[in-house]
Amino acid sequence: MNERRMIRISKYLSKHLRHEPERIGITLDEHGWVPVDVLLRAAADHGFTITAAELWQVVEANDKQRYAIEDGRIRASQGHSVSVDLDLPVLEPPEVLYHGTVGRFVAAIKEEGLRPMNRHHVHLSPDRGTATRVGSRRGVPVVLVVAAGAMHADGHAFRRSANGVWLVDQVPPGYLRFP
Ligand code: HQG
Repeated sequence: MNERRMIRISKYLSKHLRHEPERIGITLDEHGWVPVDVLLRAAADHGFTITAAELWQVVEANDKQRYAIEDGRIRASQGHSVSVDLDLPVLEPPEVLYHGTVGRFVAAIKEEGLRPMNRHHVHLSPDRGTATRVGSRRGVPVVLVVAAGAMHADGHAFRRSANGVWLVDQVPPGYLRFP
């Protein structure tokens, strides 16, 4: 399978496993899972045929391990806008985490802290390089340093998705360091 086809399938999965399952008539369970055969049939019925082998390849080779397959079911590991409970345990985070954003959001973030916006959580990266890539999606990246250890000590619950993204409900401005 070529790179373009992989990306096309990955974007299709993201759209329907994170944001708009109803668009192809599938229902995610409370933890975000849908049976693989149900997904493939629904996709084919809606004009986008993916083979089971292609699906496996996309899940396995995905640059960010965005999807997980378990017991014949698939889900997105993070990034949902639809309401799902990923059922991830609360963990102690590293002392610092990073958030990649862009300059035009900085004034608002200084004011209100990081908010989940259209997603369910604020996404934090374990290292600067990853945060830089996240910010670059929108323009010249600005990397904020998050005092995750202090937040944890103050009772904020951190979780980590299957693909290593740290998730938290919000980051108040007092825990952020701006460049
Ligand atoms: C910003 C991708 C104004 C925030 C990435 C970000 C990530 C505020 C944008 C994952 C704000 C939300 C998530 C505030 C936050 N005022 N702007 N108070 N608080 N923002 O896409 O973190 O490829 O929902 O800085 O790699 O950019 O989809 O979040 O710029 O892991 O797997 O509002 O998406 O992964 O944008 O990205 P997003 P994100 P995938």
